[in-house]
Amino acid sequence: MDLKATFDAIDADSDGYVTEAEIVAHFPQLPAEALGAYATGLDADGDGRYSFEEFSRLLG
Ligand SMILES: [Ca+2]
Ligand SMILES: [Ca+2]
Repeated sequence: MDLKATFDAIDADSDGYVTEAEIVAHFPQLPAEALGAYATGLDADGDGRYSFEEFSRLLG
């Protein structure tokens, strides 16, 4: 699977960052607890959104 293509698919507004809201919209079946677990420590620069680099760590 092409990780960048997945990232772009989740990045609904194509601003180059994935937010939790965009993740929830893309994976409506994903439990909030699972998202919280993923998000813990993932947002390396603490700006409240995930760059492709941060996202790569999530799925890579
Ligand atoms: Ca976005
Ligand atoms: Ca970030």
